Amino acid sequence: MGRKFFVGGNWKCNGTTEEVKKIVNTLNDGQVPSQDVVEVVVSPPYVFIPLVKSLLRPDFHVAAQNVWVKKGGAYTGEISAEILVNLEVPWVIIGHSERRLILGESNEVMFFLPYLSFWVVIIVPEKFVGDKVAYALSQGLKVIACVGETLEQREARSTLDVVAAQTKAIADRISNWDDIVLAYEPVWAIGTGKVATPAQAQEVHSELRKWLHTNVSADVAAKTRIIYGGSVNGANSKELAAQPDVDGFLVGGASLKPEFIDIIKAAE
Ligand code: G2H
Repeated sequence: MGRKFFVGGNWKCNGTTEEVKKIVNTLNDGQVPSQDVVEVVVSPPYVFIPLVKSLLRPDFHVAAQNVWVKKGGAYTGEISAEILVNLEVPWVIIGHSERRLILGESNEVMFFLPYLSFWVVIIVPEKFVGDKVAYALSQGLKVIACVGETLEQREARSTLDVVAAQTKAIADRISNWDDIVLAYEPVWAIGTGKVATPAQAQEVHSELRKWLHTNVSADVAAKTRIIYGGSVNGANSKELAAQPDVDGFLVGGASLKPEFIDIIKAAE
């Protein structure tokens, strides 16, 4: 099939200058498969990106953890795609569940408020994950787009409906999938130590690929990398990587530790 293995390290809101230098040193010393076999991207907090870029080995790349939804301007506290491009940041993570659940990003954010005898719909467009993906791609960024269900949704047997709706919100707004990696991250497995079993991950990845085949194209389904995230570590990565539709990982906690090198080696 020729989908190159992809390993992303999502450092989230962690690190001091000294810790960042230590992590980068560990990465730089790591013996890993060549770039022909695995693509490695690390995602520090915004403020550490220039430092990481200046120190990081040239075969690894950086990603931002979020981006503004449209052209930059008077949006205090936000970072635009234009700024990331200017800083030569090639990748961005969009729609991570921590941003969806804690910061209110969604497929579409709509509030229904009663007003007189009507319901008023209030839309918050800057938090549309699909719009963020489309704008980032239009500016030349590559995107790690995250989808995944909560425990309640899994228990209600709506996992596939949820991830399909999240993927559709992106698919409806883009036409070129060359620069997208789709990350399936079940919320119940994130930072909990409760990793999805290889069979659970494979089932959802396979269904997502079928969804792409039916709703986008056979070519996009065959080429798009679908990576797994949620409590991946050095010990469980090999078995997960052996699943036919698991094309890599988005790693949180373990990406701050030396075992990230072992996770990259799961590509072999
Ligand atoms: C999921 C993952 C990285 P962790 O958020 O995106 O984090 O590996 O800590 O579960």
